[in-house]
Amino acid sequence: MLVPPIGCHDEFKGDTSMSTDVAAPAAPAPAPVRMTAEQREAFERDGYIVLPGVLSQAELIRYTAAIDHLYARATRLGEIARDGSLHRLSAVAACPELADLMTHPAAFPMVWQTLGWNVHVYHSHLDVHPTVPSAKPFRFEWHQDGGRQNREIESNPRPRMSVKLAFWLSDVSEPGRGNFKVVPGSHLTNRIDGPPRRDVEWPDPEGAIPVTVNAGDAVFFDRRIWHARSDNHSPITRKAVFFGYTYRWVARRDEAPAIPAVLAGLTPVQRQLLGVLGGRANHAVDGGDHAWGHFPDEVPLYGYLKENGLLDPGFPPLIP
Ligand SMILES: O=C(O)CCC(=O)C(=O)O
Repeated sequence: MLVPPIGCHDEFKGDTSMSTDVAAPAAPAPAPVRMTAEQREAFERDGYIVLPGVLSQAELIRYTAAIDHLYARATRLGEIARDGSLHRLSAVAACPELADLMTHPAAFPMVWQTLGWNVHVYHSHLDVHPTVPSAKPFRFEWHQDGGRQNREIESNPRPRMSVKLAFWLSDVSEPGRGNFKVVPGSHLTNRIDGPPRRDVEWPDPEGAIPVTVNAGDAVFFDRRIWHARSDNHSPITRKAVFFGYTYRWVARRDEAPAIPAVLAGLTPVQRQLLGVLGGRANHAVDGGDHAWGHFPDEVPLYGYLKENGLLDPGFPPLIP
């Protein structure tokens, strides 16, 4: 896809040149990775898996530069939190250069091999966390994703509903670097022991571990796994991008990119994921019966999977 030059969207408002650039001859699309039996078993058992080395060195440099640029701009605009961190929602709207991460061929196939083709990104964020100041107030960060899904759906265990990909742009291969923390296997547990209020000091849940991964690795997790961000006590600024995927019949929280040049540079599957299949947010084809899955042939991810013989008839979410 064609994306704006390094630097996120505010910098190129109104410039449509990138949508008409003469593209270099397209390299053949890499074959999608298949979830191995071992990966599926580990994902079902532990609620997460690590995907090592998803990003090439060139991709790491490109995505890091885009995030650094956004961070520098947010700093100039006074949008950085007091502790120096940046937690920006709607990752692609905020930084269109991240669009290819959302459909990365070494990671995104995990999503459709789990949820099927009728999916979109409902929630995403890019995060920059420098070393924490020494006196940071305590906050119990442990949660399952899904917000009110955890109150309003009565089953035990809760249904999966969504999965998330976390792409790591900084090295969190040692604990203490702002690692993602999880309780392996806790996705099938509706409750964990926690404090009466989030600012009351409380130990990590039993079995909690920091996920230690290298820059360029991704973590694929079930939204139900009890997880938390941890503080970064290292000198390495922690940088990561998270995409949460769910069924198109669940509302999106994210804002879609609104700039025509950005939309024009997206692939059809990316447009599906961002809820702009109709060319703009809240278009009819992104809701109603379309989101319900009644028109599979008009859903780009379905078309792609069909064309490539990837619609496993034995897996219900892939059946039209
Ligand atoms: O930033 C992290 O390590 C955790 C992110 C998180 O809690 C989430 O994506 O729901």
